[in-house]
Amino acid sequence: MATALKNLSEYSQEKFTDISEKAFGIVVAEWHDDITSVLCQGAVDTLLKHGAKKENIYINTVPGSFELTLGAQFLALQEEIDAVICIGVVIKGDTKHDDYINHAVANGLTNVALKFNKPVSFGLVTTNTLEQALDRAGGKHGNKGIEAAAAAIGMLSF
Ligand code: DLZ
Repeated sequence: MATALKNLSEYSQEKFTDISEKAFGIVVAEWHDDITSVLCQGAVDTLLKHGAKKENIYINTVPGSFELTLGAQFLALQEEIDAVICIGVVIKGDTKHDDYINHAVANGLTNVALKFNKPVSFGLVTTNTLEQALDRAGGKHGNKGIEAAAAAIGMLSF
């Protein structure tokens, strides 16, 4: 639990659910795949570390981050999938493509989560530079894939 919430722990269960029988779908964008693969590995390692079984982790790729939403929906509508983790990297360029993609994905994934009543986590790294993205894929700012997997586990424990 986040540090600031620890003082409220008397009100909460503070217990992660057993995920050994839970199934996870991971959707990974192929754009910047040298980085998304590291984020995906972080997510997989986190699920395994918390007790998920390798055979219950389903990894699918989509061409780019814009397609994460439909990929998430394809997985979420499968009854056996308990949570979906979405991974992508969008780096700012000369145009406003990043803005359009990022907002579409944020809104799209929110809609999928609410429509299917399942955790859908947002492992989208949105940065101004390649270096900032690398910093968030096993660099000085951690690995956002780990955080996305942790969020999915956290929501399954709600
Ligand atoms: C077109 C595009 C651009 C310019 N940049 C990125 C990016 O930084 N990260 C990413 O994941 N995808 C990018 N794409 C591809 C779009 O997400 C999408 O795949 C295409 O527009 C086709 O729908």
